[in-house]
Amino acid sequence: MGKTALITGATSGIGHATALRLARNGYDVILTGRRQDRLEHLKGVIRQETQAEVIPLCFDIRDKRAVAEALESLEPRFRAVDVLVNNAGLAAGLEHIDEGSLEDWERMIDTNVKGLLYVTRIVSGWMISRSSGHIINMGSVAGVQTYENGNVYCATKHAVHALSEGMRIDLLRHGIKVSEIRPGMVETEFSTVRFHGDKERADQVYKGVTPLYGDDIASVVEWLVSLPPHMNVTEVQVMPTQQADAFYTYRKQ
Ligand code: NDP
Ligand code: 8X3
Repeated sequence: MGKTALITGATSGIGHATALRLARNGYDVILTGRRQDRLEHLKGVIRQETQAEVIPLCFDIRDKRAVAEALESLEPRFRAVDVLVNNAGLAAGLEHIDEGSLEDWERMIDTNVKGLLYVTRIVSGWMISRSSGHIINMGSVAGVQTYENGNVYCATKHAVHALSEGMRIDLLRHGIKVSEIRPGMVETEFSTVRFHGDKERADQVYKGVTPLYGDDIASVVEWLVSLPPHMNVTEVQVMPTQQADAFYTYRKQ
């Protein structure tokens, strides 16, 4: 029987590239996100190129009822999820703690932490019933370092880091792998979303740097899921060559 991967946030960036990579590797893929047109378009691309079954599920991950309804609508054979990529997430705003917007903070906490938990609560149960599975959480270098103005985004990614450790411990006896990927700068829609649609400001983030691209991180997911059953890479930090960590970036003039 073929394998199945569920990728949250597959409409853009890292999740989109991961869905393509896994489908090309023979996985049936369940794709989630809020933009139905993007989900349908990606389904078309995958169906044209591969034999993979593609199930688009359109919902807002912040809405626990919508998450449950969407996941429970899956036919039993698609609940046999082998790989869950908890990728949906965002940064909103970049301000000092006394100036940040409460709305931005709630969006980040509700998406990056609570949304990830809503999906994991259901899918980990399915994995436990089969004593098998691999959960890959998209953390960030911001999950282990905190930079000026990053406050709440960094806090959510620190939470993803702690949850990855906690999940790995709790799921140990069920034979379920948990890995955390911590990327540095990846050029996706991330910065445009962070700056509320200001593309010019977003482009400045990558000025003088060759950043990572979504497919670079997808290649790491591909590698993680290719490892033999007895081997788990618990954490991978992946940076552009020009970025040492959250603080040091070498920009060419
Ligand atoms: P993108 O903005 O390109 O993609 C984000 C994805 O998350 C989209 O598919 C979006 O789908 C989905 N998403 C966001 N909010 C919601 C929501 N409320 N409900 C459902 N889906 C949602 O960014 P990236 O690909 O860069 O980001 C993916 C992950 O990687 C995030 O967790 C991010 O924190 C992390 N990351 C990114 C880095 C970077 O530099 N780009 C570096 C380190 C980590 P839709 O809008 O259709 O709902
Ligand atoms: C995204 C990377 O450095 O903007 O998680 O926080 S950073």
